[in-house]
Amino acid sequence: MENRAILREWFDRVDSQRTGNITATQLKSALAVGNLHFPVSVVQQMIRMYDFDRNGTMSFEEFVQLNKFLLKVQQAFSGLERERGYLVPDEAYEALVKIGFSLDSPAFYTVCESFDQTRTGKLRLDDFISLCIFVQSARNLFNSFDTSKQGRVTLDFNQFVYCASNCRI
Ligand SMILES: [Ca+2]
Repeated sequence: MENRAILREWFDRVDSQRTGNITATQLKSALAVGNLHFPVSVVQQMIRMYDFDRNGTMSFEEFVQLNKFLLKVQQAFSGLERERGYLVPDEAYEALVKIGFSLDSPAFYTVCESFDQTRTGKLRLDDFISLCIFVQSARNLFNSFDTSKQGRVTLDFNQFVYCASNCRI
């Protein structure tokens, strides 16, 4: 879905009431039509990541940005899944690096395990997207605290709780 006109058509179909915005519930069912199944919490997180006007829903322009991210994730996934429909953890690691996230082993395996919905060591596209949404949200949040860009932050307990609850999926 690179084409803006196609995106517009898709958006308008989802926004059946023509409000100019789509809600988490609408986005969730629209993605499910494309055989991508996400818990509503993940869809809410997708919206939060690109909800530039902070109204809790997704405008067309916000959706275009989300779609760019999803496309990048999907391409990294497709490049490694070898038509099996899933990635094993090592491949997911490689795909994450392609997207621009390189985590160390403990962080990666912990995050990988928590998004392996079927507990089989196989991440399907929707699992992998959820994982990427989480890592991107964590990155955004981290950057908002790492104002001097040192790659390191100090948090007090309240800030830690704030971060943990913002990233929870
Ligand atoms: Ca919005």
